[in-house]
Amino acid sequence: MTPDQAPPKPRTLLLASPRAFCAGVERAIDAVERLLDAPGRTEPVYVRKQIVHNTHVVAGLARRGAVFVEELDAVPDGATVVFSAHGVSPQVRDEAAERQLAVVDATCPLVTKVHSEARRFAARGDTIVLIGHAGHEEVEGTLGEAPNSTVLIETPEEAASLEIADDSRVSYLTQTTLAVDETADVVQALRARFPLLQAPPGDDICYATTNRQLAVEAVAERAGLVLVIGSANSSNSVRMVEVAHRRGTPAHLIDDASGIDPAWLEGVDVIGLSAGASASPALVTEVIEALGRFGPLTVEERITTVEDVTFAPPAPVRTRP
Ligand code: 10D
Ligand code: SF4
Repeated sequence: MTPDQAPPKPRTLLLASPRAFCAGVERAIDAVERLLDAPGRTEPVYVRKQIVHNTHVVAGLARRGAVFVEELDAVPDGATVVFSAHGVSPQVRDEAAERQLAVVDATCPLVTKVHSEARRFAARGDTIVLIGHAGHEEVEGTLGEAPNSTVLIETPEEAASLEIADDSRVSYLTQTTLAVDETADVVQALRARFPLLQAPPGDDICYATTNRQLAVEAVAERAGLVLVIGSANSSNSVRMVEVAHRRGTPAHLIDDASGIDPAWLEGVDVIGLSAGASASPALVTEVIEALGRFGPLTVEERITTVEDVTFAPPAPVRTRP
């Protein structure tokens, strides 16, 4: 700074809480770590798909020896394979069993719950309308539970034009990481089309998704810019950016501190910061430090709820260190 330059303007950083890792993500990462750290391990630990949708998590585990594969055909017969937190279809489970793979299933229990609902609804003769994003791994897994009884939709328009032969037996399920407000609109449109529509017993959108959206909304109300840490393929993280946008606040998804564009900060007094369910708290610390290098920063936490959810490790790794 030269003597005639104005000192950098002090800024407030509003830290959304809850943010970053959810219980399902912690459980999935921990499962891979337990396998990697198993005493006397000589064989590789394979992971089908990204264990969670975060480039840093995947790169970190790969550095420690995890081998990420797209499909089971890349896993040698008899080897150990971890199923990602997003879940798998029964077809993938069957293939693993046929190949005698040692499976460690890191599917989040809250995704497993949606799979059970799909089986139950299909068994009672319903057509299931699954609300979710085509091609997402979680959706692929849930669809696989009852492929002949399930239709996938994403928007209220698709709901309004849906044709189902027996409209007295229709139920719906959702992906766990959708936007709460948008999903309510889709359900409303479905209910208008199918008045006898049956809902799942509880919300399929999980506690972590809901809490992170409410928290980011609260900081977006006061901020001139919102940053969400997460990877581009992370559904819940992308939804958080959209929630901030819908509040009228410019918002960006960044993988880490290197993604910050200094131009975004110009004229901004209050920055909102959060992280998706698959982004680590360590990345949040790094981003706060990086933002501090642009000028004085006062950090305030805005807590909208306190989470205390934890899940036991998958059975095969429960007793390991
Ligand atoms: O894309 P996404 O939000 O479903 O997954 P991500 O791995 O980013 O976050 C954890 C959420 C899971 C595993 C779905 F339940
Ligand atoms: Fe489980 Fe929700 Fe986390 Fe997905 S976002 S892993 S459903 S807790």
